[in-house]
Amino acid sequence: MVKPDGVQRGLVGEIVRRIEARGYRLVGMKMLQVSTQLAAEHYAEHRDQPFFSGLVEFITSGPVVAMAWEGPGVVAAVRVLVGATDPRQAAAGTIRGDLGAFLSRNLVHASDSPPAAERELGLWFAAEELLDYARGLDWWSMAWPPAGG
Ligand code: 3AN
Repeated sequence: MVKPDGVQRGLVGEIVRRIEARGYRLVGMKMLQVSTQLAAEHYAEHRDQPFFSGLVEFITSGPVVAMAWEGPGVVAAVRVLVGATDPRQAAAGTIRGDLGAFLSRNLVHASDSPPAAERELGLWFAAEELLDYARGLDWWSMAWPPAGG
């Protein structure tokens, strides 16, 4: 998800480009104004953290772009592309390391495990908003390594 700072800074295209160029397949995408309820559900694991209310306030402060990406190893690979939570610690070459500002303005959210991705896709998308299709490109960008890779 491109968070409100990414939308405000005009970085939606750049963020999509990096994941798309890596070869993964975009299967769902929408811009939305997040409700307080959705924000609280999304960040439920941080409910007891002192920064929870700030997180909810920030994610609801303006439009976000939610995306679903598909392909072998996509969850872990997108985390690598995104970089460390704190942009000041994130490696150069990552989205946060190259473009992020500081901890609570780190441009993107990316699911941190396949079960988290399942949960979050259920929160953010209706089943019919996730598309099942193939691209000719997939043979080159996603066919290898084989299953489990
Ligand atoms: P990530 O987004 O890298 O998965 P999480 O899930 O640990 O990081 O944290 C969710 C969000 O909470 C982060 N994107 C960041 O904006 C914010 N956050 C995490 N830790 C802190 C903290 N110590 N202080 C303020 N905000 C934080």
